Amino acid sequence: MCLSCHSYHPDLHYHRIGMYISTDMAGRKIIARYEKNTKGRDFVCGDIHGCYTDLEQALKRLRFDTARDRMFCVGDLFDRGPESHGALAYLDTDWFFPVQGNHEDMFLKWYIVHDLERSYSYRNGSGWQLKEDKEYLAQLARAVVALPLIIVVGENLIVHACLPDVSSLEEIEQDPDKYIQTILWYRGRYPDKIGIPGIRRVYCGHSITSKVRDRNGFINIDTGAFLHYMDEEGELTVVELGD
Ligand SMILES: [Mn+2]
Repeated sequence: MCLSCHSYHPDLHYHRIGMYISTDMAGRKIIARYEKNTKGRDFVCGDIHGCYTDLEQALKRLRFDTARDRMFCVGDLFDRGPESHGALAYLDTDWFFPVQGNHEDMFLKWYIVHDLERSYSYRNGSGWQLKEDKEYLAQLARAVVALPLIIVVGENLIVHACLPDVSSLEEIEQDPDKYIQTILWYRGRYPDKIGIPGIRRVYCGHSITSKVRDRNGFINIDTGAFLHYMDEEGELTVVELGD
């Protein structure tokens, strides 16, 4: 057992450094970079939160071609909605590319330190994982821990809550603990400009908005996919990535 985080998994750890929380594992990617898709289209969708029927409907509507098109996602793949257990099937595909959200972070913390009561509250819409078998949870944890915090596709950047106010991505790669709180949990106004040369748009989720909003290139696409299951207004937003 790890004396620092009490992990029972030799290759999975969850360490708190200063006020920041990070998972730490061999080979974890902070930033994943993709070339523009020359064969098909690239989309990005908002927080899915266990609404995989909604994602399937969007794919149909778009005539999404899994052989050529790609779907990126701002994270929060499970909790709150009705089909949280469906996430792993999508993580197994070669066309779905999410970043980690704060719900992935909470899941990892729960899974790694076996601390459901304190670290993974039912207020956050969890509970589904208690019905899953150990093997499923192990596979899911391994898939989730391998997700990057940031994806860059051409001049587009995808992050869960907000891009920290930095002037290069290397600043984040060199000290992710300093920025992980902003990346996963930030709420509030977006910065006045994108400070990284070559990045024109930042797609974010995490804070629900009634419609897609673009503020100085920070585009919030979390329109509350799970809300219609609670008789409130909301839907899963999917947009095509800008050139
Ligand atoms: Mn979130």
